[in-house]
Amino acid sequence: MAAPTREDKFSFGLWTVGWQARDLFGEATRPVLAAVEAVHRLSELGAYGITFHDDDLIPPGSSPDERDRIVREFRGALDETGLVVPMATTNLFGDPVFKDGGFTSNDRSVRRYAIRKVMRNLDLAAEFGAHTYVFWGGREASEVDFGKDVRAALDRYREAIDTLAQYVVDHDYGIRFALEPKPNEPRGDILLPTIGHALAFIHELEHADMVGINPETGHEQMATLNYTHGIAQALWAGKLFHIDLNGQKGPRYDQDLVFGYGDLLQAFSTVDLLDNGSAGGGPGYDGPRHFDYKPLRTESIEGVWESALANMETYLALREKARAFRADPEVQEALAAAWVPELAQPTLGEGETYADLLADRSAYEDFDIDRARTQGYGFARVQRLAVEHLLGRR
Ligand code: 3MF
Ligand code: MG
Ligand code: MG
Ligand code: MG
Repeated sequence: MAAPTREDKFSFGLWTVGWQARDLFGEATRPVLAAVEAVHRLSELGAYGITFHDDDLIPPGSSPDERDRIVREFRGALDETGLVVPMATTNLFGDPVFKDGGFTSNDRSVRRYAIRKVMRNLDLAAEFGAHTYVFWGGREASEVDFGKDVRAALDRYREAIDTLAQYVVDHDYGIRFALEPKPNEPRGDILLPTIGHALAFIHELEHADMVGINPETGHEQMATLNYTHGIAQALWAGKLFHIDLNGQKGPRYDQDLVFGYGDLLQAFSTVDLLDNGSAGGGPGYDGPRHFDYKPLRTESIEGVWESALANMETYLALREKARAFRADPEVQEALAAAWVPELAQPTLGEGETYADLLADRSAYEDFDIDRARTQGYGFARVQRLAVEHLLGRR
């Protein structure tokens, strides 16, 4: 199998390979990974991009001089390797100041501070040429229903995104926003917990055109939802601005496993959708294939690079299989027999009105309803062939 190349557009968060594996119950098991080192190693492995939260790159409390030095060295590593920064984001969850949220904290002064923190990092994102800016609102939430006026919180959320969008427009940064939904962790009940909630929220924004979503595999699966369906709806709405690929074993805590190390069959349909588009010929996704995963806590730095490579290799293997699946004449025949392409045909004929439909006796009065009731759809064969391809039996 071919090794990852720049054209594959694989990117990683600095916080993924740089995760020191501190968890709820235990201390760090790995030392700090320098950003410059991450850039070089990811580049050697074949990635094309690296992304960061403000605080991943510049430790909070750094002096202006330290900040300049870090930025300069990071820039140097990017220039040396050719790695790009396709996306950046803000940490609005780690500092205790955000324990009740950033944009939606009940404390107005916290909300003002949160917006300022984002503006500051938007300047840096633009400086590094990022085109996407992600918002994961992990603390925009509550545990106590009576402690948070959800409608007011959504007003404030909208106000923050509108204000920041205006900031980007006025500075001509050419950046688009991507909201990242997630349910149930780290807070009890988080706002915008799923792709559907986020898409509905975007409709209410002043600059809705420049706001899309950044759905993460495991986050949808934590809500017991189908990730492939979710990103399909985002594509349909023209809102799949970015993606966080990883693995998750069902509705547990956020596991952030390597891509495919969970529901592998769903990972297969995800890659098929991203790379091949819909069966009806709709476009796929041509943005970064961004991995938001956590190298296992048991691993030393060797295991970190092993798992970084595994994300890309799994993606490439699934892409190869998805292509073979689509090219297989038996699969094409099975898809046609299951009328998959027929769904792309409008239900009403061209120029046909509901009056014409009413006049069409074959649609109702003479409809052979027993045939439709008793026919099989052939999905079992499609699924069998998909699994055969996935298992490498074809
Ligand atoms: C949390 C996440 C976040 C977001 C990040 C923005 C720390 O579960 O997935 O990662 O992805 O804040 O991209
Ligand atoms: Mg996750
Ligand atoms: Mg995560
Ligand atoms: Mg994520």
